[in-house]
Amino acid sequence: MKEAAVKVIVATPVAAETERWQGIMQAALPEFEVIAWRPGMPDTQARYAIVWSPPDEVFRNQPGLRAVFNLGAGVDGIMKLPSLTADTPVYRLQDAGMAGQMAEYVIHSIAELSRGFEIYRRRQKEAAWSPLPAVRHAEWPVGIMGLGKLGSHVAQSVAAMGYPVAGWARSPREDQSIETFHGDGQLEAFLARTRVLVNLLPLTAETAGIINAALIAKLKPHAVLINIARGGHVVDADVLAALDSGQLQSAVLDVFNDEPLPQDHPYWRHPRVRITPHVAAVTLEDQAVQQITEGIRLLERGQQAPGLVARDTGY
Ligand code: NDP
Ligand code: OXD
Repeated sequence: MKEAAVKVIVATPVAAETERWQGIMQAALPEFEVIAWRPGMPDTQARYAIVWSPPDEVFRNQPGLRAVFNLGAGVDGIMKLPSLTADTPVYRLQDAGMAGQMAEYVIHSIAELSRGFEIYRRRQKEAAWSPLPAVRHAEWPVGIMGLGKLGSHVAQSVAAMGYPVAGWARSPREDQSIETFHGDGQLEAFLARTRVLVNLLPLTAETAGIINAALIAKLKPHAVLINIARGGHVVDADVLAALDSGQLQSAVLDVFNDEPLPQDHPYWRHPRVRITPHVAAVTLEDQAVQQITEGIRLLERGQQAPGLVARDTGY
């Protein structure tokens, strides 16, 4: 008798997205049975789940899962779910085309603010030929919080443009090309040399709310915040107060505590806040499919898959 195909369940908060990913994954995993999850679905006996921000119910009703694959880099939307058992391995995307997009976003933001490109756009409307003084990279030291798959690539790319770059991570590292700091003990020194603060930390119990009044006060004056990790890293009231006091010159924000950002949120209308709708780096479908299908096939062969999330640190 022919063995039944191993089942894989796909779950996202949006039914149409779930259906779309089910089709993509079924085409890429023809030897498996790929199921689109829907609310109220009983146990499907799925061995693997492929998810993005799934409801807790997925894990509550699918007790036989041997591994969970995340359709993104950040796993905060999964790790917080009470029904995810402690022994279920979670795998995340690593880079998957996102590191290059992040570097582009950060370099664009720094150049726009430091070179005054917005001012030139305003002056164009008045047909005003009016050059600004030359900009020295040394006046714009960049500090990157998080030196993982994304942060380390951003650090190298910004350093290649000639900006002084430092990075801050949890553990020490040998990196000759940028200055590095680690742990709580070196955070203050990292902040004191930083004018452009780029956040690329994972959202964990340790990093939630890290960008607050006390942290912002330790940055160089007229600092710029570029938050491209998670809204939960930021205390919004503190960022708004720092913008109003001038401690922060500008904030470039891609991620928010509430997404979509509510229409009446003060960020929308603040003259020194630049907003993008969680698009600093978008998962590239082909690379996501390749990483996840390879991971599932490795596990099926009894091998290790890359991108395993450490349960003790949550990233
Ligand atoms: P990684 O897990 O590869 O890297 C995380 C980095 O953060 C590591 O360098 C780690 O230190 C450091 N870190 C973690 N906790 C702490 C801490 N408590 N103190 C100091 N440093 C810490 O993550 P990625 O680079 O792949 O992704 C980073 C985040 O980017 C994701 O978690 C996600 O939230 C966000 N993201 C946002 C997107 C967007 O479009 N806006 C798209 C994709 C991701 P160490 O190296 O010592 O372990
Ligand atoms: C991710 C994201 O974590 O898109 O991949 O935010």
